[in-house]
Amino acid sequence: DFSFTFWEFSDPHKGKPVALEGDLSAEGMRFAIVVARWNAVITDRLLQGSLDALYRSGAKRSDVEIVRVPGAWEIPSAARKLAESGKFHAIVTLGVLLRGETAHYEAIYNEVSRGIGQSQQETGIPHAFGVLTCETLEQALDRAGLKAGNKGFEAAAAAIEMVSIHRKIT
Ligand code: DLZ
Repeated sequence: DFSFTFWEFSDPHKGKPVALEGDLSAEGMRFAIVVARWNAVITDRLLQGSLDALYRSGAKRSDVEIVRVPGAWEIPSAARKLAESGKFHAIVTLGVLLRGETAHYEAIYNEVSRGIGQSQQETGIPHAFGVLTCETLEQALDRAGLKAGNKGFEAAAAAIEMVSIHRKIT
């Protein structure tokens, strides 16, 4: 029987690994959602997914602030300002970059992801990454509530989990 894995043999916790994990309760947490207006047909759906995740996890309506920015390019600076305000436990970023219509697609995407990541590192506030990069509109729709779930929901769930993890790491 080879069902034992190397992990089990080498496990210092004798089969009971101690893992720190976040909860999915958003009670008492405050969130800012930065959502791009560009490709709003899709980003509105991502926003609905994020709100669904936050509210159904116990966040109060009054503890969620939505900030609309023109396009994905503007997300990092708004996210940074919100993170620095000290008013929020986490930031959720939502946008859609469509390769077909975006000149210098890679350059924009790289800068947006770098900026959001940098804001997260430098402020210490979790930033969930919900900026989709898609080849086609159909692919984007699939990720905004059709075939491939709703990435806005997933991003908000990740934000809740990270706030919980940050609270547990003492
Ligand atoms: C200009 C532009 C283009 C071509 N494509 C997109 C896109 O696919 N997704 C998106 O969120 N924003 C796009 N934008 C707008 C830029 O993000 C930005 O808002 C403008 O260049 C103004 O700074």
